[in-house]
Amino acid sequence: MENKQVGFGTKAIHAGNVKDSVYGALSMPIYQTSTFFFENCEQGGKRFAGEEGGYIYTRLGNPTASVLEDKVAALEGGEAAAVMSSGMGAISSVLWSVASAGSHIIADGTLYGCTFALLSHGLTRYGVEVSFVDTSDPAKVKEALQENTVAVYLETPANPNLKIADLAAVSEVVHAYNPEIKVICDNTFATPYLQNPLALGVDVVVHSATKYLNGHGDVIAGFAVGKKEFIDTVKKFGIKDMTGSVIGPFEAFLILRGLKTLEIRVQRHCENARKIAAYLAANPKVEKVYYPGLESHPGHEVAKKQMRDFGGMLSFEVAGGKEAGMKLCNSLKLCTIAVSLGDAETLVEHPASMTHSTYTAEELKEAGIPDGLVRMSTGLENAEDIIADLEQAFEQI
Ligand code: LCS
Repeated sequence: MENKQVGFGTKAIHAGNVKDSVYGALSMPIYQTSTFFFENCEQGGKRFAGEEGGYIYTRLGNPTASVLEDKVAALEGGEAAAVMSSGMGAISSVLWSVASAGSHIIADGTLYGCTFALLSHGLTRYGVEVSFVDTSDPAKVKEALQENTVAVYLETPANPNLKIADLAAVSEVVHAYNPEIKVICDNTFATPYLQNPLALGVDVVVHSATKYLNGHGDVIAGFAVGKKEFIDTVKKFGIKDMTGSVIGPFEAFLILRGLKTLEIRVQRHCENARKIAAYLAANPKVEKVYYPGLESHPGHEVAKKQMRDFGGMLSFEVAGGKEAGMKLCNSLKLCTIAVSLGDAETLVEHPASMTHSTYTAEELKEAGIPDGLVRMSTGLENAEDIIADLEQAFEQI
């Protein structure tokens, strides 16, 4: 695609595409192959030495995955992207590429449960020091910086309480201290349609593509996006040698298909979440709603500044605590009790016992994740139907 000034929806459909000169296929074919033949041994040697382009072996690259990587790099405004077989694969491939024994990472305490586990008792087993600080306050990040700090890791909006960090402010304090430190942002909840962390000073964006990017609840995948030099390290060391987190060509194809509708899907998710958040905020049986689009949300102003809209995720506490929250979920008929998010179906879950069960009770409290919190990934159904389902479920408690 020649014109870089085109809109997001156009980019999602056209960026990175390569013309199939053999058969003229409109959609990118699935190159379902583990390996690629060489014309002769010399050619194989040159490819391994990086002296000649072309594919070798799918763990090192695959045409279907390459088109997807170029597209996601374009959507995030990054030089390059690496696609991986899960969001956790992406996060660990990135962290293994920046950290080694003796290095220090700063992370927010509010993260997806397995990311928190990786940082709190995964990397620390191998001599990496991790400090958990409140990244919604750039001064706290500044205080925690050390000579051996290699990365600052955050999610915004964060899973599951939609906590917001000011990406420009955090990047500024970190890079003023040491421009080599990588500021890493998990952009899963926002998607590149709503937020572009790289444009705000962040060095590396990671994604669970399992969620909105694919959008159809049928793929596990992840991405890292950033400067080409760093992404090359993630590919040649993080993935190739450390995690082996390689996407299958079929999964890459499904994400390419999902991305074609990312813009219109996210618009609908945002519209539905806004209506549901307003309904919940006005409901006397609800104690508190966590949605960055509400003025009552502590991160509202920052979210307004750095996001195009407020996303499709929200959480809430039901009056009566955990028991009432569970009863509500169990009474829903249209909405489904399931983890994951960003799918066409509205999903509800209980973070303390599900996605965030990797936290101790004390850690949950510190991270601002109440025991009674219910998380909702608003789907693409009609908002009135989701609200009617909530209404009948509230009548049961
Ligand atoms: N980052 C965020 C913000 C996530 O929410 C998840 C998964 C991951 C990374 C990991 O991605 P995966 O390896 O699963 O592709 N979040 C989930 C959740 O909230 N429910 O189920 C999975």
